[in-house]
Amino acid sequence: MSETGGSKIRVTLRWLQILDKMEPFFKEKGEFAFLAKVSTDNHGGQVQETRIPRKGHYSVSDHPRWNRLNDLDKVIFEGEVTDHLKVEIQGTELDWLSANDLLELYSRTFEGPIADHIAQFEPGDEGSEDPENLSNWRLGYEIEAL
Ligand SMILES: [Ca+2]
Ligand SMILES: [Ca+2]
Ligand SMILES: [Ca+2]
Repeated sequence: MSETGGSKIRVTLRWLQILDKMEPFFKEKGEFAFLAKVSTDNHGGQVQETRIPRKGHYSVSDHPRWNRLNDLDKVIFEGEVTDHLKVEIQGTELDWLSANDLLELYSRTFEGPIADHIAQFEPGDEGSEDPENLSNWRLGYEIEAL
């Protein structure tokens, strides 16, 4: 596979939304932390991992009025990519008296010229099986060319 002509790109997590706080009904909010792992096989391979937030957690309810974290704008990857990029984000709801609860794993692989994938990724723009619309959370992010 030729890997000439790579492009420098940036992947930025813009927002996320919790659909299930994963707590008993009497508890208003869950404690969430996310681990983004973005990788490419190109140029000898690279993996970048980012914890969001860097320390601690976000307290988020699943009430439709309060369940969205807007303006996150967390850079989760910056690097040279030709034709392979994998975006994985694992959300965890932290519990102290029992095992943590895991949100559904987000995983999407982009193949073919990366220029074809420079876009915003949002739920609800790819029909009923939209990858950004998971069973218990949703996300929006952007792949930009630098
Ligand atoms: Ca829980
Ligand atoms: Ca908890
Ligand atoms: Ca989408």
